[in-house]
Amino acid sequence: MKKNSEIQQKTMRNEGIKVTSPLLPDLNEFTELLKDIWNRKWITNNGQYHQQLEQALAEYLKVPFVSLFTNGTLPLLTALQALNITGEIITTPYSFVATTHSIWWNGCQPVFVDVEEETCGIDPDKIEAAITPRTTAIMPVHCYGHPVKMNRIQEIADRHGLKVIYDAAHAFGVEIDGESVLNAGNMSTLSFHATKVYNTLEGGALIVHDAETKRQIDYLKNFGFAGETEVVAPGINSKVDEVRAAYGLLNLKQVNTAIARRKKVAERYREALREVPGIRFFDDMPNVRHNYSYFPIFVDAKKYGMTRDQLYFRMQESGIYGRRYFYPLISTFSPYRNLKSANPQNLQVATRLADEVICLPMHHELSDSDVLKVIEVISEM
Ligand code: T4K
Repeated sequence: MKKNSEIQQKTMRNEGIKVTSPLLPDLNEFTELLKDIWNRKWITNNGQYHQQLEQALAEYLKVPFVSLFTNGTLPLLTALQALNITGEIITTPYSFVATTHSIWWNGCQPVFVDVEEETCGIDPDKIEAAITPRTTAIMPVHCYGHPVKMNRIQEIADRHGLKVIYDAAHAFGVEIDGESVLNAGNMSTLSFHATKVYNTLEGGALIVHDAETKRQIDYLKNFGFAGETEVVAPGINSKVDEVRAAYGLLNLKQVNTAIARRKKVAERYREALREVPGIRFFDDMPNVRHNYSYFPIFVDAKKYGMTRDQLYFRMQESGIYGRRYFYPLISTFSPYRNLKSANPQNLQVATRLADEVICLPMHHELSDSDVLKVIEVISEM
């Protein structure tokens, strides 16, 4: 087994086949925008490019209002603040740690509910059993960009008077029947990290449904300032600068081409891996516009003849650096493992998925020969 640091060094040198690679704007075009920023000397605090990007993203994503953030974690924290969430929040452990951390940082208690195999998202059938008089909200995750069962979740939330905040970090541009999944619930968050389908270097956004909420959110991400001398809430600093906003505007022009290439990679993987015993993966869901942000496979060791980890490290030996997103489960980490809901008996599907998953390389720069190499290593048993 190679040490993690060795692999990080290799991927930083662009050696081997990486799990992902950032979408980068054309450097000449970016330089022109940088010159403009240098000339105008307005570099942050709701600048011109910042305003343009919020508008352009709202149009692209088909949502009413976008508030830009400096990463995908702070919009989660801010959404909970804006909605005055207290007490217990129902979520899943099959996600990146930021989901649960945002609950903890707001002084709330995460309550883990199992996921369903079909989407890797929260299992609506198991939510009600986890609701107590202290429950105030549900935080589902559209894991890998697969939409969770939003109608079922909303019915439960309405019945119990709960807010719903979607961690939609992976769901950039995902639509069902032409409607953005980001319009569901009270708010949704996005991550524009380098490893995502669409990036602004670091970055993120909060999607809200009305102008008044957008105004409140914009105060909160600017220390709570509602004018030169008035502070209306204990806000935070999550303002996006002009350099990242300009970069984001350029990346938006090419994101559809990147998604189209990802789709081709997904189709090639599916075609080749469908016949490999013990390897499962997701097909496209009916009426969904996917973004192909990740390509998880799940290894059934008995049928495949090798454990997930054996395959994972064999891939590394061949220079293929997939990732085990999301292993280990968040509920196994020390800050959370003593919670009652963290008991693995309560999280049987999530535990199995975390033990079986490998996210294969998936990005716009993968060549046909890269994809073939990945397929060959998984297929040669
Ligand atoms: N909610 C969910 C569901 C999330 O998945 C995330 C983040 C968040 C919330 C929070 O959003 P942010 O606050 O992060 O915006 C990565 C990302 O750091 C993280 O954003 C992401 N989820 C998580 C799933 O994955 P690592 O630790 O796996 O990243 P790293 O540095 O190992 O990079 C993975 C691979 O990507 C590298 O092996 C090669 C490639 N890469 C990476 C970087 C940073 C590049 O080619 N270039 C780069 O600049 O966490």
